[in-house]
Amino acid sequence: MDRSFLDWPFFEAEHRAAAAAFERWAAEALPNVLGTDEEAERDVHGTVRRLVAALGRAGLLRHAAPGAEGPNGGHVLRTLCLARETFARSSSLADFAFAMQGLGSAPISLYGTDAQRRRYLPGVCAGKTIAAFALSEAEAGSDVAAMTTSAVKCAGGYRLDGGKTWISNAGLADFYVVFARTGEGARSKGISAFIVDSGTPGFTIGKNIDIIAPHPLGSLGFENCVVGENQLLGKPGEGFKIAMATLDIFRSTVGAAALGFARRAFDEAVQRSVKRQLFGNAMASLQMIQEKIADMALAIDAAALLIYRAAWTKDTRGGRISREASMAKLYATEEAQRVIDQAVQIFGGLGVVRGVAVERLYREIRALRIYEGASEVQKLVIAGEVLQAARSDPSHERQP
Ligand code: COS
Repeated sequence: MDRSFLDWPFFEAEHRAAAAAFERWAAEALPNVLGTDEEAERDVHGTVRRLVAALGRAGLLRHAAPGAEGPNGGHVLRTLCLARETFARSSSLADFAFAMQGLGSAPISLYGTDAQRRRYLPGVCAGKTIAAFALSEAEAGSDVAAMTTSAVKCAGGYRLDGGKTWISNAGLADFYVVFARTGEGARSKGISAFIVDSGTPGFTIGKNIDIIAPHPLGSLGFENCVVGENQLLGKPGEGFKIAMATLDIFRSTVGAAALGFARRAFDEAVQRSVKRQLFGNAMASLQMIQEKIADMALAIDAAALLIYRAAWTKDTRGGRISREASMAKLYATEEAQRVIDQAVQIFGGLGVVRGVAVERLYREIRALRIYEGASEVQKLVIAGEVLQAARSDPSHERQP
């Protein structure tokens, strides 16, 4: 694998050391935790539970749920991205287990009170408590401000009613950060965030949703589900901002996971093209194969540049990185899909046989172009940021 990117000026010694620790774990510990691909896919809940525990024991979840005060809720985005791309190269479920501990707990790292942080973050970091992020609804995915799950103030706290779907770790998580309409204002101005413990009366889990690359995924129901006032995250009406600030961190890491898939597919394809004989020579001697290899290498490096530019910007400048994060997620996921498709092509018939790495990657990459903001949403965010900057540029007024 090409590791030359670790010499890029985005990284310092601490990031390179973390990358080495992730690689060691993926090479030495992960195969025993995972079993075969088939076993892992047959029992995704059990596999993710084992992975979370193993990542916690190895001390690696401190990067996903730092639990420390500080800018960005203690998250170091460069390290988060390195973790996801490294784990994704070996196993999408290892990447998923790691990432969801981060996504599900980041709202607490970013906006939680001291008491909330003390109650939830140590367990997440140790791999003993599993976290989930519950934002989407059947009629509110890309247009998330259209959500209708409600939270009404009542004696003892808030009463939640409604439903969520496409929730990763549904049925497995110990707590869920749930976004619900509290009505302080219209659309995005009237949403709040709550921490809901599994087992809270009135909170139910729907059937697991079976997707082409399975992971724990399902829907949630709320009926007269009362949570204490101390379970409110941030201030009433701040929920949309909490969700977007969390996605600002995690969208670049989705790009990093896609990059890990792409790197794996690329390595598999290059090896294959060198070893496979075709028309009396190595397949790699054919110019049409060389063109594919060049396109794949370029896409991988360009995606990595966008991802680590976003991560470096967040780590060193703080604040919002919506434009950089959306560019990284959009480009890396779309290009990874193309890279993996080319790898399947280089493998020929073998590329669509179950159990072959590129076939698995072909299924695994697809969802990343949809979740945490579909590619079309990322384009809306990028265009919105560009146009807003243009409108607030005083030189804009002076133009003829
Ligand atoms: N950090 C803090 N605040 C943010 C923010 C961020 N990253 N992004 C937006 N906001 C704020 C905006 O500044 C705006 O506040 P003001 O009105 O005070 O300026 C408010 O949030 C609403 O923003 P906007 O007007 O852009 O909201 P829209 O309803 O138009 O939604 C999109 C815009 C489409 C970008 C949003 O709905 C989205 O990201 N959808 C995809 C959701 C998603 O990723 N779902 C997957 C769930 S996880 S699998």
